[in-house]
Amino acid sequence: MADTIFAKIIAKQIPATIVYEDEQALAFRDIGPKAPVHILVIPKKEIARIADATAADEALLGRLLTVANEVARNEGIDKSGYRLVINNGKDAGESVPHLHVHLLGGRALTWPPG
Ligand code: DGP
Repeated sequence: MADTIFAKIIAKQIPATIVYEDEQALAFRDIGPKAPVHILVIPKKEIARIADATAADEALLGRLLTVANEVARNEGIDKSGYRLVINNGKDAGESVPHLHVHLLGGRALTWPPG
């Protein structure tokens, strides 16, 4: 079992503000929010980053996106708009080696990101 902070959140060994959970996915509030709504949607399966996903993960990857949509609706930002981001590797600023989709919204977001 990988020893990431997100594996510990999945195992409920450390606390997080969980907003969605099913057999495959978990969504919880980011500890350092960059927008009024900043939630991380993660697979329970240990995939370090999107580059490590395989064809066998395609359904799971799709599930993460539909979970993100559902959470966005629950957060009331589906009409105002939101952004989904996956940081892969050093240059993208990936800091936790467990795949996570950032859901950001609740304010106008600038583009492109820095
Ligand atoms: P990234 O830079 O894409 O790897 O994003 C990792 C995010 O994880 C970052 O926005 C902060 C968040 N994060 C790191 N540690 C914790 C934690 O212990 N709890 C929660 N809720 N979020 C965390």
